[in-house]
Amino acid sequence: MNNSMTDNTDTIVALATPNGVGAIAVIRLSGSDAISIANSVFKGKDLSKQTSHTIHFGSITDGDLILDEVLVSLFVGPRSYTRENVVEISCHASGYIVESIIKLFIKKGARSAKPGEFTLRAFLNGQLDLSQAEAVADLIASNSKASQQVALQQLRGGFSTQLQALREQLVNFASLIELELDFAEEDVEFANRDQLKNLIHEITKIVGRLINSFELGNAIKNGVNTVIAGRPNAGKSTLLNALLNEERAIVSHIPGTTRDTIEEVLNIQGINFRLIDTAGIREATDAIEQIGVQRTMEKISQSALLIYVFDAAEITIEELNKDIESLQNPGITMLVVANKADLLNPEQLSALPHTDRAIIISAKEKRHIDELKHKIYSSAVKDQLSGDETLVTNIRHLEALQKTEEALVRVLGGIDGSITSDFLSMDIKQALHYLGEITGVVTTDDLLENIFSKFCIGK
Ligand SMILES: Nc1nc2c(ncn2[C@@H]2O[C@H](COP(=O)(O)OP(=O)(O)OP(=O)(O)O)[C@@H](O)[C@H]2O)c(=O)[nH]1
Ligand SMILES: [Mg+2]
Repeated sequence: MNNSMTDNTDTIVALATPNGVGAIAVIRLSGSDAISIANSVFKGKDLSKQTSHTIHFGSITDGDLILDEVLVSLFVGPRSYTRENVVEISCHASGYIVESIIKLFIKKGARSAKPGEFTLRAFLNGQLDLSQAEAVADLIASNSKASQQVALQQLRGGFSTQLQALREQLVNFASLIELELDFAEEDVEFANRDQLKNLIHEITKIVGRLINSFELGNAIKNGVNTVIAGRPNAGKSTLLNALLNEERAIVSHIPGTTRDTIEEVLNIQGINFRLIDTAGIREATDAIEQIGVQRTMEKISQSALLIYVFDAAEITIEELNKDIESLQNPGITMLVVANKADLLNPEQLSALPHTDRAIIISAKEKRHIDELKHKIYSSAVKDQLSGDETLVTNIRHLEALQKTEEALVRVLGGIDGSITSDFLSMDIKQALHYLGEITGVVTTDDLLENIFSKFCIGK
């Protein structure tokens, strides 16, 4: 089928660098004819006679017309990104030159690459597995040290190796159980049920850990929605400014100063926290303030982390408890922050309600802001970021892991309930199927289309 995602017999071409003016643009060709197509328009050495991993200076010509002076990099398959013949032309980055060269290659038999098609070919030719291919996209999109590290780890195959090993062990059991089916009359057990149970327990534990790592993986990749909320005048905007170390939000002694939400990104040790300063929560005195309070509640419900700020000099214990109780939400981590500590003496400070749980700061005088930052960071990271820990950052992987887990639970239930080998075999196959979906051992055209269409052209 000609337009199938997995049709990879022809030679494709695309600009691999961003569109627009720059010093250099790189045009990439991949496919069995890549070298001969490039050679047919190249004035310089005969490219078909050169060895792999060499660079050649010359010009690209369309008939008598010189389009540009270029450098040509040669990668002879399988020693290339796609494992096909790859030619990369470094030309001057003018839109006109790039377009003319690409048009010329198409005239000579190449076709425009679809989004992600180079990486798709790398996957289809066994250079990368699916989760590694997805890591390429994540790596390109990474905008912080932590997200780059996680994507790089996935690209290097940390995730895949772990899953692959588990999968192989399960495949062994599946085949032993299949064997039992062949000998159904004789009532034999080739697959030791206790060993199988141990293996399933072990896999479930690892799969469970990977599932749990998603919260952090997602935080690293996409940032953490962090809402600063509390009563009017508690010092929320002052705190936002102190955390950012700039005068971002308007601060005043008038309660109800902040009416709309203000968002700014704060990077703490490589993780982006999207800080959202909100309108103080109270019975609104006018319509605009009421909308502001509604928006605050909305933002809280969408957040992963809530920094609840109170004025330590003003609030009563009843008010404090009421606030904390009404803002508590099982899905949201809450940090309780006692502000305006500079207005209290040491006795008053130690008599503060919630002293054991609250972080005591002075936003105005920037006291204990670093301690708060540390708490913000560790509330997101918990104890998971230990270096080469594998983190799941991809929702597709998460879903496949969850389905794997469900199938594994069925397998365990099956062993305990002594169900017949054929049902056991079915559940194991399901688990294998979902594990395989992550690395791409199991794929469909739809799945590939879905993943690679999100890439840019030229990747
Ligand atoms: N002494 C002292 N005053 C503070 C501190 N933090 C904030 N303030 C003062 O408290 C008042 C209110 O501060 P804001 O930051 O505007 O408070 P807010 O919670 O954003 O208030 P709304 O936007 O009205 O809900 C201002 O006069 C600040 O200068 C602090 O740590 N110590
Ligand atoms: Mg404010």
